[in-house]
Amino acid sequence: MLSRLFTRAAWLVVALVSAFMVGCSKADLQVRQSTLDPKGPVAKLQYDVFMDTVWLVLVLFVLVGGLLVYAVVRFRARPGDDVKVVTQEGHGNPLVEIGLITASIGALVFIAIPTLGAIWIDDDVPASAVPTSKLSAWYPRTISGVEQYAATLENQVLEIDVVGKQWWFRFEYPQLGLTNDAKHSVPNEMVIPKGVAIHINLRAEDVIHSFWIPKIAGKVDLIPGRKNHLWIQADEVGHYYGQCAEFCGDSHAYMLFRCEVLEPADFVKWVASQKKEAAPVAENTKAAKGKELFAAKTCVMCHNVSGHFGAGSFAPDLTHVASRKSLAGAWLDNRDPKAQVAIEHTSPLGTEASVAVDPAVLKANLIRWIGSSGVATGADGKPTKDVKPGNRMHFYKMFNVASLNETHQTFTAEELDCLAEYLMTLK
Ligand code: HEC
Ligand SMILES: [Cu+2]
Repeated sequence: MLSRLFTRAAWLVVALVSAFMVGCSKADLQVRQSTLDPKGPVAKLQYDVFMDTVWLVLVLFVLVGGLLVYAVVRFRARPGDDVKVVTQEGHGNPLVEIGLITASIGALVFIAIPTLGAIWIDDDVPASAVPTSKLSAWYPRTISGVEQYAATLENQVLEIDVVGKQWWFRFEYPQLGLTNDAKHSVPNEMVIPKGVAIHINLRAEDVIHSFWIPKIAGKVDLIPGRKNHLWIQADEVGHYYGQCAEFCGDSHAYMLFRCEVLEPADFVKWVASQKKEAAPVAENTKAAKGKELFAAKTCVMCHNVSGHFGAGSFAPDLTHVASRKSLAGAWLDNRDPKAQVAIEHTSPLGTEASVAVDPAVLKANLIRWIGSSGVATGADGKPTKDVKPGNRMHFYKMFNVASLNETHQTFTAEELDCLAEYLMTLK
């Protein structure tokens, strides 16, 4: 009877363990936000500390668990034993006690050394982050208009200011002139060159957020009124997934960002493209109508479009919105979903960089985002639902200001179409 119970329990354990083991393939460790698939020195360092701890704890687990199982089996009550008699407990062998204390201290020291070392290295932005040898590769003089950036950056570490807002990230490159003040900030997608260390300044404009790109580095908090920093480096070109890692309100879970790692030459081209102003819109087109609506529907109050409008600095800069692969805190993906799936099934996810923006998907996302005011009504006659709950674009509806609802938040299908057509010209 008892042995049959044991056999069943053993089978149950085997079944459970195999069920868990199914998840343990190399491909599963490469998922988009995996700290077990480091792609830069900072993430690798953190991974190493983690693994040191895992191995030590595994040894302890086997040792303690093994002794426990041994004691349970070896000293179990047998038929005829007087189970009411409890053996006298007491202090035993001083050698064992002192040994255990020493071993515990040893284990702590074993973990402390790599941990403290890693904290030290993580905090210290390498001074010579841009080796002079790399500078020429980094800023090929053949690309026009680049000389001035190369000159500014000589012997400096590339700095990026990251600003956390409810619920999106803004990236500024002060040395390259890409700042919010200069009307050239970069929302949602941080672009960096491959293979060099980068100094990241972390700031918050409202509440606490946290910066984390699991495969590259993190996580460090962005705290209002406090200057935090970290450094990062990515060693492989790719499209990486970042995430706010500190609860910051309604749409925290939708506060993502992307990190696009480019070859240095492509990075330089990207910088040049970001400095361009929006091109004129052809007259008598839907886009031209959309541009008018952009002013009429108060979008200009919060958004900047360099070359067309220059007022808003509160919300994401839209000058290059159509060139970005994601929208609204990187929550909406503008790339062809089929191409993404195809890549996931053929090669490691790092190569996602090659999946481009799909115009049809981008347009659908723009319409979905702008139309999701909760005041406009959808096809079913019910108020449309917010893509991001409580977001700061559609928050007027909470105050229910009738005049604002009418002018700013109600759109006909045609108006949405024109607005989207206009925004699609902003590459
Ligand atoms: C009250 C200020 C405000 C007004 C007015 C406003 N927006 Fe926004 N908009 C925001 C904020 C804030 C976000 C970021 C929301 C988020 O991601 O959580 C945003 C995001 C967006 C985005 C996504 C940008 C990106 O890169 O992720 C688009 C597109 C956009 N707005 C278009 C419009 C249009 C078109 C109008 C006019 C109909 C408009 N906005 C009016 C504040 C505003
Ligand atoms: Cu958050």
